[in-house]
Amino acid sequence: MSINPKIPAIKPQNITVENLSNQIIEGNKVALAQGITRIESKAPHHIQFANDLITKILPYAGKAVRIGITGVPGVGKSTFIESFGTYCTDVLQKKVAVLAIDPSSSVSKGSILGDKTRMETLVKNDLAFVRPSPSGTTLGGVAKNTREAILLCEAAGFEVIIIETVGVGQSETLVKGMVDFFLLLNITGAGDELQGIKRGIMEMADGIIINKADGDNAKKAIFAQKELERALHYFPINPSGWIPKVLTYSSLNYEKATDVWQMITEFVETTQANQYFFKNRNQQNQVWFTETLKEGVLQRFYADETIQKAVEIALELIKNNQISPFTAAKNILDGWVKPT
Ligand SMILES: Nc1nc2c(ncn2[C@@H]2O[C@H](COP(=O)(O)OP(=O)(O)OP(=O)(O)O)[C@@H](O)[C@H]2O)c(=O)[nH]1
Ligand SMILES: [Mg+2]
Repeated sequence: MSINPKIPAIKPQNITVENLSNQIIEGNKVALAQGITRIESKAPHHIQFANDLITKILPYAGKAVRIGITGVPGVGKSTFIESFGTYCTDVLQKKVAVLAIDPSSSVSKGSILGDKTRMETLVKNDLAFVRPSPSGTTLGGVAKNTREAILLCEAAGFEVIIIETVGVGQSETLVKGMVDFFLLLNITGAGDELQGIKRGIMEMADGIIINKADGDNAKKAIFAQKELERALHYFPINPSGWIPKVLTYSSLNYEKATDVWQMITEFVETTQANQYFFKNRNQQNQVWFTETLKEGVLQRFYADETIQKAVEIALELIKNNQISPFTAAKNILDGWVKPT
């Protein structure tokens, strides 16, 4: 593991795929940020640049453990990342990159800037890299940016990649589809600990943390941990062959971070031994390809002016009950000449 060399940034006008990828591979954080900015850019010449950059760095990517963090707003995700991330850098001497995925940013251009203040230590840490959530025009676009950012971070030598889900919506499924280990943060409630956690999300989790296990909550957290462990017995066996673990945590210190790291290490060892780890990444790539293709087809289809005109006419005819919606759709599809 090497400390990032503090080489001055390449001036934007002098950036080439060659010099930027070289600096990223050397672990330069400024170059890494510049690379991520390029993949987030919608300028047509940047799209080609981004594709070439990814192709160039791909052989250097893939070596990190990718961890997704989810949980309701306010459960303590950012604070946990600050605490656990600092443990990884300070105690384990590992390079940690933090990315965020925010489905609402496709609409509101939101970011984790607020979260950045909760990661004050990590932001200043030489071994860490914190990147606010990208925005995009579509959810798929936001996800694409994050996936490519993961690859760039790995090429830059980051060994632990943490992705925080920000906001609510479909982010859990998206993040699950880009990580190795999916961690659900939860807090104790009064009584029924399963209340409020969507079963589907629990089924996706490889680990559950009962967070804010401090002060008055410490005892309740242990109770909740036992209850969740019991509940998990009734869940279907995970295809990874891994039985999800339940831990308690407090971000007031990183006392329990060792347990979290041990859980993740055990998961990686188990799933690499039974090949699930590699199969999962492979399957994620296949899904990713299919999704990208689907989105591309839609984009090209609707970008076609003839189609736009035909859709307009069809909508008008439907409004006046002059054609059935199904016939109208079929007519347009039948008349659609595939773009070359
Ligand atoms: N007592 C205690 N408070 C905590 C702990 N972790 C977080 N908090 C507090 O909980 C509040 C929310 O924490 P965040 O880390 O911002 O939660 P989040 O899940 O990232 O929230 P969103 O990003 O808005 O979804 C803050 O006021 C934290 O100080 C903890 O371990 N113990
Ligand atoms: Mg947060």
